[in-house]
Amino acid sequence: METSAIAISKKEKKEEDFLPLLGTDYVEFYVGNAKQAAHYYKTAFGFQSLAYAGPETGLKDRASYVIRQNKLTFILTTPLRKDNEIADHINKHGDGVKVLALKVEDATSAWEETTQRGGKSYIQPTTLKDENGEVVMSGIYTYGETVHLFIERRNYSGVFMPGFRKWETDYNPSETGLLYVDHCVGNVGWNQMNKWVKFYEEVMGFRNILSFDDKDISTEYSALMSKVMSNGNGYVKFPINEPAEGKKKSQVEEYLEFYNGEGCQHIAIATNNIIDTVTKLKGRGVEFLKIPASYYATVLDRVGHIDEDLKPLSELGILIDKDDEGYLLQIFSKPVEDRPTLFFEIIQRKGAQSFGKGNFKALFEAIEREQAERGNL
Ligand code: TYF
Ligand code: FE
Repeated sequence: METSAIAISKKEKKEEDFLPLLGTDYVEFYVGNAKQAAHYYKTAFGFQSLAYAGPETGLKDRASYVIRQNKLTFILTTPLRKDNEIADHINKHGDGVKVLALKVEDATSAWEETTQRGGKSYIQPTTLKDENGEVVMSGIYTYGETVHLFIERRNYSGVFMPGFRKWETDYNPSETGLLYVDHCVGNVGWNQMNKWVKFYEEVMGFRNILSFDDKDISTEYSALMSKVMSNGNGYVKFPINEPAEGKKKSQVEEYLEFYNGEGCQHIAIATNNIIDTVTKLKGRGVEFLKIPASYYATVLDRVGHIDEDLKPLSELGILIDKDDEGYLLQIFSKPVEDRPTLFFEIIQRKGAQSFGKGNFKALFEAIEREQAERGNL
């Protein structure tokens, strides 16, 4: 009897751990001009030059710049020719997120476990080698043309990955305190949210930890529904938004129209000092949504005591929310392209593990003012 109980608990453990994730490895953007995009992320956000691949390293069809700040790694990739998968991607979507790469201990098992559960393969397990060691990579599709790569770094000691060389430059703007990816949000089509919730549950072993319906999110302002998916250890969180019928055009609909389909809507980046980080980002030209002064007249009645002075928070437009475990501070950039597609969130968690539901009204009204200015409301 004992043995079968142990056998069952082992099986359960194996079931819940079929895709152990160590966190986000990197985010890759397909862009129209990677040289300029890398310069923007270095100058405005304080990323450091890390690695490069392109014609000089033997690639004929693309150039990629790898930049890093603490545990946050971005790759900016651009096509060099027109008959090219990257060129097709930017022709359809504009600049956007192609790859959300996840760190794993076993990229072969990650691919086998997920494709066996119905995940559509993007790349079979592939071993990349150079004199600094090996990296194994595999991947599956998620919403739209976005993919998840599984990255297994076998004590790789090179600068980034086989195929990349160190990016040497004298231009190294200082950092802004960005630390790591807190969560990445996907916008999906009408009535598609539950399909993608099921995908993250069944194919990737994630759980739905929070849900927001149109009643939470729509009254006067544009409507959407959202479900937050988390992996077992909580290192990887993917909220999924779908548009909902409202009085006005949903911000999710506007995204879907300009992105020509489903894709990554925002990447939330953690900081330990949001006042300092946002002050630096603003000083370097990053634009954030504006929050009316009236928000700050009542916010402390809602959230209670906070360690920070309200004055700098209100001057910068930083939002505050709380839950049972603590509070959080967050702010949202304007879209970082001419299309109203991808934007960034900067977040400082002080205990709270939620997503700022108490700020949705103020946030969505701010987004709507921008939508209206674009003539898309
Ligand atoms: O990630 C979240 O859930 C929060 C709130 O269009 C949010 O950042 C949700 C939808 C949206 C913008 C922010
Ligand atoms: Fe967010």
